[in-house]
Amino acid sequence: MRVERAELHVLELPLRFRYETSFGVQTGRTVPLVVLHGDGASGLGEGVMDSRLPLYREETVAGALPLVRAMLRDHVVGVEIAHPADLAGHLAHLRGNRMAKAMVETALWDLHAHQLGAPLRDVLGGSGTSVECGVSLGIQPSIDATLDVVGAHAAEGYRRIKLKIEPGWDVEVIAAVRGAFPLLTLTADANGAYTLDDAPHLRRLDPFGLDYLEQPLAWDDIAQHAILARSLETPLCLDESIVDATTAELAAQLGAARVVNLKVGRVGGHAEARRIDAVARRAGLAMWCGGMLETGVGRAHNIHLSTLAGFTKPGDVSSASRYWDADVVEQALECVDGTMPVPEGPGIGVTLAMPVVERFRVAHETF
Ligand code: OSB
Ligand code: MG
Repeated sequence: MRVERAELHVLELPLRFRYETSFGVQTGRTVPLVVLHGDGASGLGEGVMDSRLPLYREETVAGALPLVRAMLRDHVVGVEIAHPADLAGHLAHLRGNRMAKAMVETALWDLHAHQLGAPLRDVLGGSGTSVECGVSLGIQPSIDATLDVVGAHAAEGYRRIKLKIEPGWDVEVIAAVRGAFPLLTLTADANGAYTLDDAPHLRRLDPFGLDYLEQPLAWDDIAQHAILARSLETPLCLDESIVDATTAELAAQLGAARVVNLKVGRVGGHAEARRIDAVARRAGLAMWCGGMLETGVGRAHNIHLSTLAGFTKPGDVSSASRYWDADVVEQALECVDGTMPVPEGPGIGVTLAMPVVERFRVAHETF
């Protein structure tokens, strides 16, 4: 396949909610979108790097854009690429920067699927017409507010509710939610806010039957998670520290995680995501698809990816209308009874809503 032309849009999108985690508060996102054109078709990709400061992992939009431009110019536009799974190899000499690479790589998969006239699900090797949805709820101003927001999302049918925690906002809030919702599938995500010294404190979460505790220790650590896992009953899930199939394999072998949160941006694209899917199935890791507050572009990629066999738990793939007054795609991506329909039609099955793109766009470049 050959990309004839590429476009880069950068949008400033206000979120419908204030999203607080242990690493900070988000009220909007700076969203880079790439559009690849070739053979009368086009493909879409979204960048999920941090909008301003590197608070989740180390990539930011400002850091990514020069690299994205270089990748498009030197390795994508006008270059013959046999298959989207080959792009990562062409970019392997550029170290790290997986979110920047994923933005371009996922667009190439969408373009490829469009050229085949098939849903991305089928091209990736997935199956099914819907995926199971959970929801990730930020730190709330009070326990009462938390009970309200949990109740509202449970009533909507979400199959798992994840609460953000941090030191000072953990055992009490989890105890209150578990007390009010004894049967809810409940998880907690600390985004790396604890240290091994907190192990005795984190053990106090064990009685509440969390399905898993996500990334309690540092974003770049695996070994200490293996040590922590030995002293907790609650299974550990790794998010930030799984960056490829090798780290997933290592986490399984060390016993650092029984569950993996897979985000296609964090691991550099769909090709690596499929390798991790294979590792998870072979190593008996449970897995689910994480979210990065995506627009409809990234959300549609997540939905198609979630149809692979290794995705055994509900993902952070909730309704787009929770996040945006007006999404940047024309199709509504909404959960029904806790499941998200897979957008049918070629590729990821969504098209840009150009009036919305133009309204929120702060930059537009063509390559
Ligand atoms: O840790 O999973 C995370 C959002 C931004 C950065 C990190 C995380 C998250 C979420 C939100 O949990 C998931 C979503 O609703 O998209
Ligand atoms: Mg997480």
